[in-house]
Amino acid sequence: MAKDPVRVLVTGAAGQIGYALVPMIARGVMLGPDQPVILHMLDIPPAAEALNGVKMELVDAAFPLLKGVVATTDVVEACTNVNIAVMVGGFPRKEGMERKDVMSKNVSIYKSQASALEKYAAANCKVLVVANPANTNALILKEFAPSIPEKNITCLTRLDHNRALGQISERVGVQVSEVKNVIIWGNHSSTQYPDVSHATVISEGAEKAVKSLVSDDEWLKGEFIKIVQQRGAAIIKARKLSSALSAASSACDHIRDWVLGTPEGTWVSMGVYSDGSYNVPAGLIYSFPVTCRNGEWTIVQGLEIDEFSRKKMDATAEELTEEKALAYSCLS
Ligand code: NAX
Repeated sequence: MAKDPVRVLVTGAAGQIGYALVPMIARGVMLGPDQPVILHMLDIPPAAEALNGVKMELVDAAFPLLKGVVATTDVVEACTNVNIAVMVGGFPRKEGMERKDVMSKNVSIYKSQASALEKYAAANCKVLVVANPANTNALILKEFAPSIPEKNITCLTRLDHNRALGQISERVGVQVSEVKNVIIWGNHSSTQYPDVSHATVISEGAEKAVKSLVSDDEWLKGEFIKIVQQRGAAIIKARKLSSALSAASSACDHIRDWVLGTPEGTWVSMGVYSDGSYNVPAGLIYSFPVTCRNGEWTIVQGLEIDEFSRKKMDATAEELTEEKALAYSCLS
């Protein structure tokens, strides 16, 4: 029997990530090849015409799984009955703007969109925040949508996770699908800590530690971390535009694994509400290694943390604590 369609909201849908993301969702990349979807696309009035153009292209692409498209600048219409919300819309930092001004714009966007989701989204709606500052936008959304369970509000660090897998696969000379269990700890920013202490590669049928295969601690603790942290800037330099296809693809990975589950023995990185695991301050949205089953994520417990990792994990937590304080100061 055909499944009922799932309603997926994409905010900022007229932007460049939106343009890459909506066809992936309509093709089943996010929720599977047998899951019909209805797309809800939200953008702001200046982008209304462009948004309508995206809707026209979705119609023209004749996606068999796409059972409807709502393209709107009305946040209530956009949020009504959605099961999944991918929050890509936000206010970008423009030249000469202070950090606090950008934060203040995003706090007010996420506060009002949180209220709309709280009132109008389907029960148990799952939320993924992509727009920067992603962790703190997600935290604000959580604060202003108190009836949405905190476990349902997450932010995207899967792109960073996938970037780390890609770098290891290139360095070791194996397929990316043979690398697993890297970790992104902390903030989706340049203080994030890409950690390969527990990562492995399938090589000649056996699982081997990335550390021993790479056998260059200096590279793993230095250049590797920097490359992953700075990858977004490198893409901007090369493309004159920020990452879009990889961000869209990673957003699909994030939701797919959350809804359909992570493969046995594999974890992924998600920005989730900290419960104090690994001595990360509770009350931050912090990226952890998680496994997913039955639509719920669980932080992987018991991983050994050495002194080097501890320092990096604390530094990114500190940045998030500062961001949180800045965001709250914008509310008063
Ligand atoms: P674009 O500027 O191309 O698109 C953003 C879209 O959001 C625009 O169409 C804009 O009109 C819309 N928008 C602005 N305010 C809105 C509001 N209040 N409600 C609904 N829509 C609104 O940016 P794009 O390259 O698509 O990037 C989108 C966001 O993703 C940015 O904040 C960016 O920094 C962030 N990123 C996050 C990543 C992550 O891994 N977490 C990686 C990629 C990306 O940099």
